[in-house]
Amino acid sequence: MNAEASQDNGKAAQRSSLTAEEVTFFETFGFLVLKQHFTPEEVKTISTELKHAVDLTYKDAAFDSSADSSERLQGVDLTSSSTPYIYSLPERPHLYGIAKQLFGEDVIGHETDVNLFVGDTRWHPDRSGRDIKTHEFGCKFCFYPDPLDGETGALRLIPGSHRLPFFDALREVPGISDPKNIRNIPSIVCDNEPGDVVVFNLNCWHASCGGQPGRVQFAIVYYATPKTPQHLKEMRFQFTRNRQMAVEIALSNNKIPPTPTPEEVLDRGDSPLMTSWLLDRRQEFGYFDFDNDVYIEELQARQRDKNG
Ligand SMILES: O=C(O)CCC(=O)C(=O)O
Repeated sequence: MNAEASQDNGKAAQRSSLTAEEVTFFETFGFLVLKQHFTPEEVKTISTELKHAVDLTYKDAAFDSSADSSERLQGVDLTSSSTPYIYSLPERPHLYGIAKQLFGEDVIGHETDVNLFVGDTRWHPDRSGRDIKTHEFGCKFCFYPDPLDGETGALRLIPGSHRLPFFDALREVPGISDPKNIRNIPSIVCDNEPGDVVVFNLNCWHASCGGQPGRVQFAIVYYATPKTPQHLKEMRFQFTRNRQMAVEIALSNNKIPPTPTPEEVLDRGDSPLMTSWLLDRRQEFGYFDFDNDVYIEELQARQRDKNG
């Protein structure tokens, strides 16, 4: 059987929707573990592409396994030629179908990220800003290609932390962001076998501990289309923050910060759906209006103030 045919066999076994019980679980607790959601064939394809992408990304400048935590994210470059299957995943029914079921037909795919983690990840939600009122903001599908448990970097989540007022109350827990306290916060550990997928509400607080340097995570984020002025405000803030974080991550890795442009998105030759997500929808939320230089000056001024 050739690779394409076996991959198609894999796809036939996959489901693209959740049961009513699973939807209720997700809405109540803020996450769901989809055991063996990716077929063995698909895991093989994804793992091969991941390895290839990691080798390409780190062929000139080696991955820094001595970084003191995962917070200095070390990403892996994905392209339609080096990682074609991974690249196509956000549009595939077994992820997109579920995202639509959870966040509406007009849910917005927000690209795929692969990162090599080092050390522990402190407790945090994947939302930026203090004035957060929207808990139906979006979700992240996470896949880890290696077996993991609570002591080797499996994802931990705090059930119900996606909803206010619990979401906000967690910020006030003394020491919550101290890496020493990861194990002390009540949570569920999602032990992982290759093929499992964890989908969590972006508001849901999560962490991990004990991972080996170079632990691979790949994640696909979908955002709900804003339906209220408050949600729109939070969305615009999130897109600004995404651009700011891209600058911060690049600078911390001694790289030139990326300056995404609409032309670049068009050049990638994606499908109409992907183009609408990465271009039209992003334009609505001010993604391309961000000025890296202004932000870099702001960061430098902050640093000068800090140094006195
Ligand atoms: O796997 C981990 O260490 C945590 C991942 C994480 O923080 C995230 O996906 O946002």
